[in-house]
Amino acid sequence: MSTQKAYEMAKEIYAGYGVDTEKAMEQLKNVSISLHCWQGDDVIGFESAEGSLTGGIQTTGNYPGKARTIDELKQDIEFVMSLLPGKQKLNLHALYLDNGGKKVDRDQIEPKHFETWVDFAKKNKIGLDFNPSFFSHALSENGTLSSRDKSVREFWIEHGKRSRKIAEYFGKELGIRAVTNFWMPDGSKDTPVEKLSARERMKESLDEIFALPIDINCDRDALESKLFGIGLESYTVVSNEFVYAYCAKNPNTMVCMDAGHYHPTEVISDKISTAALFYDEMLLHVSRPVRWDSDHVVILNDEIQAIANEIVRNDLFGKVNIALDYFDASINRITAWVTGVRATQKALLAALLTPNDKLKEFEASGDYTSRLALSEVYKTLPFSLVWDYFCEKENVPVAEKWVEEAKKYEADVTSKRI
Ligand code: RNT
Ligand code: ZN
Repeated sequence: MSTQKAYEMAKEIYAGYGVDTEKAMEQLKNVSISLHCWQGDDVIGFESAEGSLTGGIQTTGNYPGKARTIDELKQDIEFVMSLLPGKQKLNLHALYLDNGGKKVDRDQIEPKHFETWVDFAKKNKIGLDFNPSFFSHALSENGTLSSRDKSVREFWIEHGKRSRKIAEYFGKELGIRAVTNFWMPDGSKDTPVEKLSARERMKESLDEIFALPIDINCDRDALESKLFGIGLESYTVVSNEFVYAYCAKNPNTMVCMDAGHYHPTEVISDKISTAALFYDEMLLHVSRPVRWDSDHVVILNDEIQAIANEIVRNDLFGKVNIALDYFDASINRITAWVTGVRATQKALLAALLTPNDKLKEFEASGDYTSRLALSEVYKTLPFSLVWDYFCEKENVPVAEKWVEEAKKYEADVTSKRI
């Protein structure tokens, strides 16, 4: 049966439940997902030839074919986007600067080092997001913005300020506002005797960075909390409470919630409604923790569906910025990228196609029996037929066809990178 014919059937079935499939596809088309550049090269970047990853995060695996140059990474990202329906932004880290082969330290970065990325974004008609990089650097080994050493703090404060200027430049050049995410790995392996002063120094450093005036139509800043990192198991300076309190007092900043940054059974889906109530925007790092913050490729599991349901059922598309954050080096990196984006989009589509008004009515009237029973019935409505048709309409490969394309790209391009 053709994708179109199957869709017509699904459309009729959904109409019977009062769901408009055309409207759902239109909404999905306009949701932009921020693609993390760091999936393409295992979070190494292009600062120097011998970059290595620190900061308590880790990629595992040694699959061949990773991008070794900016041009290779650009080529891979363009290919990834050719397999994706809907809208994307590209999320860059400061580590991915184009320094023309000359060393440019983090406190020296300028918009000009990202000009070629802006050209790339213009060519592909996408927006850019940004991240200062507070890891993989000699001066990040004993804390960054919370370091006891004033000169170290100053170095990183300068990095933070310059990062905001770069993001502002992205927004100005592209006419699409950037989001700049601040994640600092500062923390400690064992329990500190005294925890307050590091948080005080962190707060003061952030205050200084955010005091720099920039145009909020071009960039908004986010702060990402974390429970622990490798070698930083007992204490992190920027904890969940730190972020929630900081952002409440500094309304120009927004909370960033990463799915892997909480206790093992704690989920970000449950935090979205609170964040929506107290802040005007938030940033999500959609990831998949497996027993720890392992940054596995996002798949269509219960938590990603719960996140999508929260966004859709509370009508939060205007408040939630969706970014991906995972890095798997054990499988084809392009396939990893596409799998995660498509899973996120599928979850959003499934949420949009659920007869949510009916479920809300059951809940309001106290009919929890129907709420549960019908939720289960709705889960198996034929959303995949709508998804396939959406891909077809967006001119990207339908169903498993994208995997064939990715394999071809591997044979022709990435497998030749030896
Ligand atoms: C680390 C954070 C952070 C990074 C990226 C590279 O635990 O999740 O967001 O993964 O910035
Ligand atoms: Zn993250």
